[in-house]
Amino acid sequence: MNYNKIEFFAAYGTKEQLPESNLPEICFAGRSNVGKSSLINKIVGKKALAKTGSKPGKTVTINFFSAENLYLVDLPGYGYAKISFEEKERFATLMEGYFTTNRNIRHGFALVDMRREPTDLDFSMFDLFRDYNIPFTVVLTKCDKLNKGEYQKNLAEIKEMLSCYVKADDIVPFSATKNIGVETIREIIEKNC
Ligand SMILES: Nc1nc2c(ncn2[C@@H]2O[C@H](COP(=O)(O)OP(=O)(O)O)[C@@H](O)[C@H]2O)c(=O)[nH]1
Ligand SMILES: [Mg+2]
Repeated sequence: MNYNKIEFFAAYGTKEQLPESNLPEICFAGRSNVGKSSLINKIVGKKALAKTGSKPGKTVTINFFSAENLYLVDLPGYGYAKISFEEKERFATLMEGYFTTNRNIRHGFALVDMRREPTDLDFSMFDLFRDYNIPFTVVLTKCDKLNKGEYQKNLAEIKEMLSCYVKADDIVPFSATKNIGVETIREIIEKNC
């Protein structure tokens, strides 16, 4: 996949705004601050395509990035406690809208911080992928922050916890700072578009 021509395409805040599906889409989901923007930037080899470290939860939008022959879709980060009830409702409606508007969603990446146990919200995200029959990979982010012992322990525990959702091979440790898992994710995208 050639990401040289990748660019920000549009941000959508309501399901009515979502464009018709004309290209395959690969989507990325995870709680605020999990490292989603950093991962997207790393995969495409651009430092600041997706904004990183920006205040979480301030806008709920689905961001599309267009590459040669597919869209990378940055789903809104969830789990940010301080957003209002209305924003939470909007989040749910938008996500539901994204998954129900008859799109060509080829693959999902569900990001979880490798230092923490997946939360109920993460499980709700896995449920969405499963309910809409979208094959997905779980990406364990910030794996550079664990020492060898913690890494092995957390990996084994998370694989066990998620065994009814994904095969062990579909759980990929990742680090944007140490370049771990980048090629694996690129290959998965390649295979699915
Ligand atoms: N150590 C480390 N920090 C990371 C990694 N990925 C993201 N971060 C940091 O985590 C914070 C949130 O990252 P961001 O990509 O903006 O998360 P997003 O809210 O999910 O898009 C930023 O301060 C990043 O620098 C990683 O792989 N390793
Ligand atoms: Mg982000």
